[in-house]
Amino acid sequence: MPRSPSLRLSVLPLLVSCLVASGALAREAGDTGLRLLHPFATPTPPGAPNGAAYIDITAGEEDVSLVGASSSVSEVVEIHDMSMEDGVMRMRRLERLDVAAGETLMMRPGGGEHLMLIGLEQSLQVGDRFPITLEFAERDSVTLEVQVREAGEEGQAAGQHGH
Ligand SMILES: [Cu+2]
Repeated sequence: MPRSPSLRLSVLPLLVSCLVASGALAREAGDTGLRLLHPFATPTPPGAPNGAAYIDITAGEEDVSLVGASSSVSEVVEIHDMSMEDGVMRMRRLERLDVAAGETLMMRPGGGEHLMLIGLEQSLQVGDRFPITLEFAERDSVTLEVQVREAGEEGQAAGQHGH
């Protein structure tokens, strides 16, 4: 009896939600080899209106484009790029973030791309966890669990694969 492709597709969303529930940091999302690795956010002081989250996106066999994001912790989540212009750090909103097949985009605090959490419902404290949903142009959205960590801690954790 041939394997039914429709059966496999119907099982995938369940697998993804199980992984989110278990708090796994790495997960396979779909069957193109897309990998969304160690999502984290940095803590915010009380009353801060905005925060930032980071994730590593590895495109598999196909290009992938992040076109939006949302989370329960903030009113809006925007895709941002931060760079130095005339000696001043500036952020700008990106409509989409393209990752070419086989490439990895690593988001890190201190510059470059990040997910801006605008209009925080509460401050983000080390150890907090919250869901974030990433929307892609080519595929279904993926919801991940983000953990709040100190930026310095994260640098070390990033070097330890599989933890
Ligand atoms: Cu930003």
